[in-house]
Amino acid sequence: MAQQPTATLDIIEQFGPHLAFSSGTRLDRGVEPDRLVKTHCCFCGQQCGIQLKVKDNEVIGFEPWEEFPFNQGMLCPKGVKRYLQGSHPDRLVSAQERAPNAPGGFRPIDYIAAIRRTADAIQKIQAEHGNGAVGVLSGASLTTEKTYLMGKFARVCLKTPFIDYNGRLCMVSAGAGNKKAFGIDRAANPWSDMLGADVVWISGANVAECAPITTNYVWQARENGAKIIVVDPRITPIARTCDLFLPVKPGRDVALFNGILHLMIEHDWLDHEFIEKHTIGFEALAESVREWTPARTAEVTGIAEKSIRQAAEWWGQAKTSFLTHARGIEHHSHGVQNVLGAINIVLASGRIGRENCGYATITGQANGQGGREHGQKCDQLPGARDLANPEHRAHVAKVWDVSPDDLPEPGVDCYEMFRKIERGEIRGLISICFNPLVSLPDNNFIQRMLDKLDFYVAIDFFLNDTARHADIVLPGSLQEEDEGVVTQIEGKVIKINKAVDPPGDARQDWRIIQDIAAAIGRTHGMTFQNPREIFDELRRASKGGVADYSGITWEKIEANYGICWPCPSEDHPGTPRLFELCSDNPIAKVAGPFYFPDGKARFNVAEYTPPTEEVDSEFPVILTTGRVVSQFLSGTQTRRIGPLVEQYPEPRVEIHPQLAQRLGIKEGDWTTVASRRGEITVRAQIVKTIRPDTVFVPYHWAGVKSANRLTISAQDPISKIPEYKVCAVRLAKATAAPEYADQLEPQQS
Ligand SMILES: Nc1nc2c(c(=O)[nH]1)N[C@H]1C(S)=C(S)[C@@H](COP(=O)(O)OP(=O)(O)OC[C@H]3O[C@@H](n4cnc5c(=O)[nH]c(N)nc54)[C@H](O)[C@@H]3O)O[C@H]1N2
Ligand SMILES: Nc1nc2c(c(=O)[nH]1)N[C@H]1C(S)=C(S)[C@@H](COP(=O)(O)OP(=O)(O)OC[C@H]3O[C@@H](n4cnc5c(=O)[nH]c(N)nc54)[C@H](O)[C@@H]3O)O[C@H]1N2
Ligand code: SF4
Ligand SMILES: [Mo]
Repeated sequence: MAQQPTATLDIIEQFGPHLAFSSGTRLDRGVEPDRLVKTHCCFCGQQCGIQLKVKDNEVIGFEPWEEFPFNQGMLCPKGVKRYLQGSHPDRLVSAQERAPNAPGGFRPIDYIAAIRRTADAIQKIQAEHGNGAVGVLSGASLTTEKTYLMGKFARVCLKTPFIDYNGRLCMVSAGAGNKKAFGIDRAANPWSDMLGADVVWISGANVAECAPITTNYVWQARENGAKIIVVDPRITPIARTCDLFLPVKPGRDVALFNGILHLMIEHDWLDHEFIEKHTIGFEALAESVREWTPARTAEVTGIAEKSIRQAAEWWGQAKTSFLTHARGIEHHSHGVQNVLGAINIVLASGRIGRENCGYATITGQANGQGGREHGQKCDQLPGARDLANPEHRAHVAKVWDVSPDDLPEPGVDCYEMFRKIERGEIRGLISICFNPLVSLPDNNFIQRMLDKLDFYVAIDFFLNDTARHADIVLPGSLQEEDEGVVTQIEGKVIKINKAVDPPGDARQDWRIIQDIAAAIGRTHGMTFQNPREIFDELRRASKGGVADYSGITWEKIEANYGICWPCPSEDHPGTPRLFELCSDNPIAKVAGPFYFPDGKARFNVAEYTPPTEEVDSEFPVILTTGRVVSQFLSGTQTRRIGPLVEQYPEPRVEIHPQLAQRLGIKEGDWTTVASRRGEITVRAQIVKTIRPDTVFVPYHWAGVKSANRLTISAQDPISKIPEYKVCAVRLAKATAAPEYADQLEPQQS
């Protein structure tokens, strides 16, 4: 048996009740809370249950919530420290307006005056250039009620087609692949199905750092005898405890999946009955993978033929299995093809829709699931309906009390919105819960576009890096300052409970949006008194859609630790496992487990194409980007939490010793990483855990430390996800330390 990895152990050791009393909490200084509020972590899609300790309208610490089934009291380092945000000195407690001569470039402004300036600017731009000249960027860390409101705000109030969200950078390749194959976009199984699997297959997911609680499920499966297969260009902490590691060359996963299917067909490791009864399209797929012999697969993927054969044998012969993937296979210009490749080997095995037989993408953001269901996507209406579908438009228009003809047509993805700014088509921008200057690829372009706007308003609780380019910043709410629902990694709708009121002039996000609507004189459907009213309308709007929430109530959620959608009536228990063969799902017009009219799943030919930018003599090394355990996304939140900054204070570039030696770079050397789009200088971290042809930089920092200065804006043609996981770079020892080297103390917490 492999040793448990130290890095993972560090994480696991931080789990547990004793942590409630660990360093830094006010409780340590003897302050007793007034009350405990059961709610969830504000960060990743696992949505661990947590109890916040509240004293005098301040969150002062936390207690584990051991009864919550998913995490049973365990938390990762971010969940442990999240409560430090509310009292942070940078917390926005008033509206701000740009004032070049003021310290920091902004000065406080009366909230009502800020709303008035915003409304005047929107009205002026729309009067001069049309409704579509104002765009909206929204986010999947918001509660589902807010995401629903944002979609309605854009279509009904602003009457603009141009709204999209930061899940475009995250969940859309998985979503598009799942919709094509299954007709529905949700994890198919509860995580407990992992525990009885013979094989757990993990592709492109740094489980221990990015979905830390899932580590426990994988390890329990392993204790129960499962074989763990990990596919990643880096030996991540979870890979250090796996049974088979496949060090794929970035951008080649679809070739691997096709090669595995080739061997499954050759050895007849197929579930013929399942394929016959419940799927269509197998013959065409089988034909397409004939060329993916083990030798060719090995050549393209960079994985040894022996390992490919071993993986196929374990996968092919398993009786039960769970396949999961995350952004490692999805952040590609052929991300959807990678996902389809993964689904093909699941469907061919027939191991789905049953106990211990599962498939799931690992959701990223807090509400990465709920945030992609109810209409903040550019082509979507609530209930995961399609904006282009006349029946779907008619249903939602009725709930919204507007004519279907008044609903705009589908808009464009969030990166394309920046290209529209370049062409002068979008001139005003409203952003909430999104930090595109850090998180979008090739972000020198994003910065120029922000400065080109006639008017930009950002809604956030911190002055994030993008908001620094705004004309007005409106002080929004932290997760613990509002209530509503989110949908976690398994498709379970759970309840976020309010612990404290927003401080000063800060407002709950849904109030701010409705204040803007009122100030531009378009209040139709924008007069909700509280999130519960929004949720009740959302239930009606989603009724009969794929993501049917109509039978879910807040009370039912609280009584059951969450309810999985679809849940079409109040007496329906919800659907923890999709595709059960006995399922009578409302979409299938004939009996069948999948969400198409014929009830059958689709095999899709998954085409291999190389990444958009291949290495060459000028830029000879592959750059891939991602995360570290102690930082979260664009870092707006976690770069302000001292104990997390101390764990990983600045970006580093991971380099294999062979490559480092060739380049004359040593551990800790300042190293310049340059691509065709820009360069950054960061310290080198020499590690044996990465392919020698690849380097890795985490992306949680802004400006001169931003990995997205290097990345390419190539996108998947179907999902429009950016290709964050592959571009070509060159590296050299820096001629001088960067300017930021002087200010490297951990930030204040
Ligand atoms: N600590 C922490 N946790 C987080 C987040 C965070 O910012 N910090 N963010 C949350 C969000 S929004 C998301 S989306 C998830 C992301 O969770 P993950 O997808 O697990 O994280 P990433 O680091 O983006 O990438 C995962 C892995 O993909 C590998 N990889 C790179 N290229 C390829 C490739 O071509 N093929 C394969 N097979 N693997 C490849 C990388 O080496 C990396 O180990 O994490 C969530 N949890
Ligand atoms: N190079 C590279 N780039 C990447 C990735 C990668 O792997 N590599 N990953 C991509 C992925 S998967 C993702 S998800 C994106 C994320 O990219 P972003 O969405 O830009 O990142 P966040 O840090 O979540 O930014 C959200 C902002 O919303 C604010 N916020 C959070 N909650 C709330 C709320 O409830 N209300 C309000 N008003 N504001 C709130 C935060 O303070 C923060 O400023 O980054 C993408 N970018
Ligand atoms: S960041 Fe994710 S794993 Fe960590 S405590 Fe929060 S929800 Fe749980
Ligand atoms: Mo994400």
